[in-house]
Amino acid sequence: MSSYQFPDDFLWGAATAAYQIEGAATEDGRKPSVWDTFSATPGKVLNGDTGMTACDHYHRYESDIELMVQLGIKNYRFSIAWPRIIPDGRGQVNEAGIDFYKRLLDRLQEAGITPYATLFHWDSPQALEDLYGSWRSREMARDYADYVTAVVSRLGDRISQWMTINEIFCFTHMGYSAEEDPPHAPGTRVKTVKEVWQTSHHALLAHGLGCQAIRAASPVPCTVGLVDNISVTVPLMETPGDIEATKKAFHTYGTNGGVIFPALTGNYSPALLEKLGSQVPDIQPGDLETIHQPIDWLGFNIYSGVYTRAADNAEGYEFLPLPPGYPRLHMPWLNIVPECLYWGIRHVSETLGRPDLPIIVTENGCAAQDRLVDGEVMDSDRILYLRQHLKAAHRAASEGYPLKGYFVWSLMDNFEWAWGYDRRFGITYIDYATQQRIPKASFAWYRECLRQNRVV
Ligand code: PNW
Repeated sequence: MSSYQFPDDFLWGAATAAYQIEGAATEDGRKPSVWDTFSATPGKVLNGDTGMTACDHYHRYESDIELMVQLGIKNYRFSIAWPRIIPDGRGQVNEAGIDFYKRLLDRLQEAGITPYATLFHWDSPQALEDLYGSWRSREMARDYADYVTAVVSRLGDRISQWMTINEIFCFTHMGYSAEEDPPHAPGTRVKTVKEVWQTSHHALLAHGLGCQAIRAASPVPCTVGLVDNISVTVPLMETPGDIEATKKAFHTYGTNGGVIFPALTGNYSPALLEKLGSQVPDIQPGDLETIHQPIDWLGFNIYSGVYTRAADNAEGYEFLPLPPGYPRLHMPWLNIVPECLYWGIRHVSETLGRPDLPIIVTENGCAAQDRLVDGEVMDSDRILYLRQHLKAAHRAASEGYPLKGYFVWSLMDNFEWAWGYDRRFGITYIDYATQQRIPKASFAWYRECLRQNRVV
């Protein structure tokens, strides 16, 4: 009788990232990241918000773990802040920074929650930006690998699920391209498309060297995943023609050809190389081998998709612009296209020659215009969004695609990058004036889903 039931070993979790929740930006030896500098620059972040205090998680991690226990999750994805661990980006390790994560991990273990750690979620040390332009330089990949070794050799007895880098395409293109609005830190507008792709090429190298560093430094058997925000093409109709068109489009659209293709196949997608032409980044001998490291699973951050259909043109497909009034949540790009979760998983699984590679949805969720009324946040819009996406995820699992888990973004409202605290993605409401945590209606709904192991 049960409907939308997930397999018994399905992983339910929630996700966060260091700069978005920790605060304590100058404590215990931490030095600035590019986001500290960027958000301190007038006009860069909405309302002048910064991550100086954020959710004050650095001091409230124990009660935040209580919140996770209340929610019932057994898996927690968070990120480790490079500028806490190696404040100057390279060189001296700050043991006080390591100690914070030891405290966090010990408490998680007591609570029976498995940690999934992202080693880099966009907070590049400002010192390396000043020294050589951070991701514009190949040196960044080497320094990243040294940082990874420092972390994994010290925390590897407490964590065995690692993710190298969050959303390579997103942070490099939003951080360096003149076409992105609003820009992300460091906000350097490079002159050519090639220079933008060069930064993401360096991040891919960092991913590859990072994989090697994790495996070399880990004192216990561990798994390594790459987290990518794949760009999902969704067939307008589920006909063979439209499905074929979405597959073709998937090779070049957005991030795909430039991140998961090289990471999983050892080559940028041929269609992307052709599209970039003279703007292909410089690729040195051996780079593609370095980037193409064995990984144990793929993490997908999926929020939306683009409707696609077969067309009588040179490409064989066309993307469909959405009409005004199309349902959207509280970000300009948050169009509600729930099938993206199913098609993202299916396309990757069928396109990259790795049909069995486990997939975990490492982020899915939405910003909504939450209102606290009589002590409650009735976010039925978020429940609608999450329910539809989980049903699509369930479809992928039930058709045999290797979907192993789902992490909601996010455990709590937090610093939403260039949008500051104005955009709320949490299933827990944060009253920033008091730092009070107030579980929203979606929190209770999600708790019921994982309690019953199905979409409720
Ligand atoms: C992700 N888009 O970023 C990040 O991993 C999170 O840190 C962030 O808070 C979350 O999604 C919500 O934005 C994205 O333009 C940034 O489609 C931009 C896009 C998608 C994801």
